[in-house]
Amino acid sequence: MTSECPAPFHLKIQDEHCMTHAPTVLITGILGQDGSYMAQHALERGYKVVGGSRGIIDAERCWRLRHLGIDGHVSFVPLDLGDPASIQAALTSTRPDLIFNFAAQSSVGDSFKLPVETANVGGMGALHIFEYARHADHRCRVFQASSSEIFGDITDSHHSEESFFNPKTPYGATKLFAHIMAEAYRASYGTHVSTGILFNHESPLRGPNFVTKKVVQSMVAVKRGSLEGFSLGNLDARRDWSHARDFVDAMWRILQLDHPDNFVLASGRLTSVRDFVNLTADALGIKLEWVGEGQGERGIDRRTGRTIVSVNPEFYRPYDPAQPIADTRKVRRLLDWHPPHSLRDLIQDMVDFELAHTPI
Ligand code: NDP
Ligand code: GDR
Repeated sequence: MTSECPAPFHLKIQDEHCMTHAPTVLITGILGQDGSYMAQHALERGYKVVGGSRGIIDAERCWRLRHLGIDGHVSFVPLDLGDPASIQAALTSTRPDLIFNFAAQSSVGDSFKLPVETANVGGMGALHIFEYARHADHRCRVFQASSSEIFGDITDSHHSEESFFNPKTPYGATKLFAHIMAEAYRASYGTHVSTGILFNHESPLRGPNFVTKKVVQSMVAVKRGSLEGFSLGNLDARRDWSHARDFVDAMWRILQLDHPDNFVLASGRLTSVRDFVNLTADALGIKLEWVGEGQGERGIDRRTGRTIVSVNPEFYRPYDPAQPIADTRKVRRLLDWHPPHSLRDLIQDMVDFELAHTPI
């Protein structure tokens, strides 16, 4: 770990006190997937990392930071993004140079059950952060985690930063509110707020309520013999899945830019949930065959004839829009971003982690 000031960004924004203390990055949602990887990324670049988190910070909740070997290297500030007073207190006490705003009720499925919390935390919480950056008496850059869910009902075949936004889920509508507010603060006050319109990104540190982690965890348990099978919802849903580590690298680069902007981050390729299951089975040496249709569709182990995957309509969503194909030309051109991980790399990384951490 180094505490020196790596050029060029630090020298530009911190020149007057660069020699005496490291610049500070505040990460909201630090205990989540992206927050943990970003903490590691920032520490490796000599930043002091402060994590905003609600509730008691205990060892169990720090499992991602511990896995990355950085749990002793970050400090915490109480921060509930649903509580304006807590946001104000956290920001004024931290005086961050950079803010990565990752905190959110981030499950699209749960946003149908928790629309008010989703909007309050992801929408109003983000707005309070932009307000702080607007009025701060020091230079402060903000990265806002927008989402491909803001595209919603799609009209074009490829979607870029300039496309029409038409979200239909409470989560998507919330993220669009924050996204448009970020643009408004840039245009009206010159606030340094950038957004990443993030398509799905996964990793071994993904939460278990998301489909990729659920599939990998379940398939590993099936392989180990501790689980007979499991069920999923919409197998035809297609997503653009990337590795979260590649996204964190791009998000960091976005905040290095002198001019704040919006960037679509994605791989540009869509894969169905069914094919994600197939690729996971391949990685584990399981020969899977699909039989039946609709709610009766099943994934069968060709060797034993046992059903491994079935469909449970309980996991269907009231509304599950098709994800568009991402147009990533802007981020590749302006940030020279060429994410190294393929989908197979991602799945292998997730499988290896589960094999190492699932009891035999
Ligand atoms: P996670 O769900 O892993 O992490 C979100 C974090 O937000 C959790 O640590 C959670 O903490 C915290 N949080 C929730 N509510 C509050 C609150 N009221 N106050 C403070 N913290 C809170 O999400 P990811 O890391 O995957 O995603 C990061 C961001 O990027 C999110 O905003 C997400 O919506 C967005 N995004 C993610 C994509 C992806 O594919 N991963 C794609 C597009 C956008 P707690 O443990 O307390 O619940
Ligand atoms: P998503 O991710 O909704 O795209 O949101 P999720 O993994 O929850 O769902 C992806 C697709 O898989 C289908 N699906 C299932 N999903 C879950 N969770 N569980 C299942 O059993 C299941 N079966 C099928 C879903 O219907 C869906 O179509 C993620 C989050 O990280 C958001 O925060 C982010 O904004 C978007 O990605 C881009």
